[in-house]
Amino acid sequence: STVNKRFNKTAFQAAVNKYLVTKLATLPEQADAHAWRLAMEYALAETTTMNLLATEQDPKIKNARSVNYLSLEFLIGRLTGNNLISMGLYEEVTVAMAEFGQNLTDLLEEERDPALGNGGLGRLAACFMDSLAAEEYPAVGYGLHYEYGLFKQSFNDGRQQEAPDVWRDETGYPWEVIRPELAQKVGFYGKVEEYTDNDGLNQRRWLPGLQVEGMAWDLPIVGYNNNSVYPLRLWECRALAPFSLERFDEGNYVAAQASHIQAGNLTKVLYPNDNHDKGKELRLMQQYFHCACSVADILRRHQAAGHSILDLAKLESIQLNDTHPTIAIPELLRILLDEHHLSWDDAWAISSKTFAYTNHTLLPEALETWGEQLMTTLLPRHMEIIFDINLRLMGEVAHKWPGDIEKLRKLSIIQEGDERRVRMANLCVASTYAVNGVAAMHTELVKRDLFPEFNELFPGRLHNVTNGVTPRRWLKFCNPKLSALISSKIGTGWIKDLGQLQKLEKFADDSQFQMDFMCVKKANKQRLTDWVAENMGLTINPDAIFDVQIKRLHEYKRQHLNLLHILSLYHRLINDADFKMQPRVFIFASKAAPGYELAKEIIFAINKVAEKINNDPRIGDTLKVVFIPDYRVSLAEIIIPAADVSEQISTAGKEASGTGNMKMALNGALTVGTMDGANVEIREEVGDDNIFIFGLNVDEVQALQAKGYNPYDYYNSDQLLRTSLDLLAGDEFTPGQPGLLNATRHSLLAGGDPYLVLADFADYVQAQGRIDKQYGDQKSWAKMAILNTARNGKFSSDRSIRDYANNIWQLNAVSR
Ligand code: 26W
Repeated sequence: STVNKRFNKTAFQAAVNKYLVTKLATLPEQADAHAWRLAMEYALAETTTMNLLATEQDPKIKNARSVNYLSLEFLIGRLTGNNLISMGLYEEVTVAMAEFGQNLTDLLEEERDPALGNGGLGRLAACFMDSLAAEEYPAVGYGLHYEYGLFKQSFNDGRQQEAPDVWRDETGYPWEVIRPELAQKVGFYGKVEEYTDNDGLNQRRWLPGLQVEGMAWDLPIVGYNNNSVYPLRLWECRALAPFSLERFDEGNYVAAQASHIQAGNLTKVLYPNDNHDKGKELRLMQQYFHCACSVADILRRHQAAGHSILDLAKLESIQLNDTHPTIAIPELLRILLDEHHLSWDDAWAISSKTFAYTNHTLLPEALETWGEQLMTTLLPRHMEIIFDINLRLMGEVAHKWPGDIEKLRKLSIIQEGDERRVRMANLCVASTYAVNGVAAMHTELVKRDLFPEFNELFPGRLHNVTNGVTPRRWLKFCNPKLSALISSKIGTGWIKDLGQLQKLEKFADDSQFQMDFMCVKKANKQRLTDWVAENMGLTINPDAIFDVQIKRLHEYKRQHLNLLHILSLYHRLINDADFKMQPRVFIFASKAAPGYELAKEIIFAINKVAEKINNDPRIGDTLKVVFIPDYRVSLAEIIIPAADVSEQISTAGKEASGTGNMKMALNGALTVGTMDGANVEIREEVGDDNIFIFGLNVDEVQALQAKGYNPYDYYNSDQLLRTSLDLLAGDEFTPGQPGLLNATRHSLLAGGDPYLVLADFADYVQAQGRIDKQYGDQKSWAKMAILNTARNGKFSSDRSIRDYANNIWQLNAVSR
């Protein structure tokens, strides 16, 4: 079918005018940029909402197999610019708004990011929705409608401050549409009752003690250059009004109101933890609320389309984005068993062929477990079902390894101990038809280190699907100059088929193309330079190397290794008259989980070091350190196109994949990185000559830790390391207040340096030296940068989604 791209400018302008008046109560003569932007978005949303409904109603979609992507996080970023690109209306709307005297670029800058996610996992979910719609695989994304997204970050004397993130305007968010007819009820607490049904069979049912309402909000996910618009359905928790008292013991009115208030708060705020499980009751309530609403909605759609419940696994796949939505499994089983009265075997046959699970981390502290007590109190029937699943699992294990208690202990969903706990990852592996890691090396480690026994018990269940990023947002939209240059050489096919970028390879040695490519990079660096000047009052030199580390703050990501290298440069610039280096600007942007003390200390240390270096007259332009506050998608869109060097320096074996590494390489940055996550595959694609690999590999890391790692061995024998680290001990960066930066230093010495920063320091400094030298040869740098853009086509999320569709979901595209 053809795409209806006919754009009626007059009608569009009339709609904008209408919304200015009817929705924003203002007039064209009085409206500010904010009002113009909202009116424009409401006008555009007329089309996306219509197409959302048309897609939903299309019998081809209703009868097609589809995927349901369940995630507690969707870090979608600003929608307007991206939607304009997908709708093919960017130029047209630029003109239409210009005739109102409004500059589209400025209007787009007005939009706040919906930050409904923490980092990699949430952003991946957003890229996947974009690719599902672009590839037209029938899909629904299910998430939560948090009132506050990830906190807003600012610095006070270098220390992170958190403030609530209000992403919705008082007048509403133009792109979303409320769907009251899809509202669901969700229970909590209460008890399980046994009863005899009309056929004389024993049945069980859950009588919740508290009920809340799940209200559905749909955001349109607009397919690039096609007619498909899929919903990202976000559930908002509301207290049921009038709240029913019958379920409360003694009908305690005040207690009922307390619950009423609590219930209203369920989706108030996104938990800001990344890779750390805190096991809070409210978080489990959010997870169950999300799962109950989503599973009920999937069943509603399935049945409304006239399909039998017995055919659920034939038509629906449910992908669990990490273990956060695991409770959807016992929820579906509960409905099949207690409401549809299927036998266990029939219910299990459906549920175990419907769910698939993606693992995003090997870090033990990130693997979720929930105490039996809490589970039993909050979700008594689900806890029973989990025990039933485990009983059968233990039977299978005992059958496979007779008499092997150790295997039972390791594979059990229930972790024994002072308090029994439910291991959500074990529950997932035992109850899904496919489990996948997110990069080749990560998947190998899942098989080898995390689930070796499960891999034996369920051969073929473990898959790899290497992550990817959407080329629409992360190249076409964020880097218009590079996009235009690429398209001038190879046409526009790359936007939907990123592998076509390899056609650029033949221009890698072309002097003119090298100059054009570097010219674009320079312009992007100038754009970031201007942004930094305007927003931070800092002057940086766009001719310097822009060296970028942007990601959540975590010890395993080793921002402090980067800091140590900066300290070593500072030391040498001041103390070694012979030391010369290319001017470099080190750019950080990163949020620390509010409860992660050391991460916040590392931010403080970087900020304090930056303050001193940036104002040291001996250093001048040669070395600058910029920590940009409030890292978010819209900031990444400015930083990534400006990066020369991409810092991907995690301890080998700790970063499951990384996706920022892909975004920066795609935009022509050279990676300095360890053999970790998707860095391994980026190296495979670009070739060893076009990437700077350093440090211990995963086997060396494990061997060193097995033999007993002692950071002092490195501290005592490497003078540059010792000098650099000791700079943090005095008051060099905190005049008059010695020791203020000790926490970071301490963690690397007496603290045992759990992520082997000191072990990798020397090799890292060497790799950085090679970068410095290489940048001196601009022609060969240009060639390397071009080859990075040309050879990163594999890392399109379109390819990831096709891998899921072909190898896990068994989905066919449906074009409309
Ligand atoms: C329960 C607390 C919690 C919260 C978030 C635990 C774990 C998480 C996420 C799984 C953390 C995360 O975002 N992981 C990242 O996922 C990306 C997408 O697959 C990968 O590229 C990153 O390497 C991985 O760290």
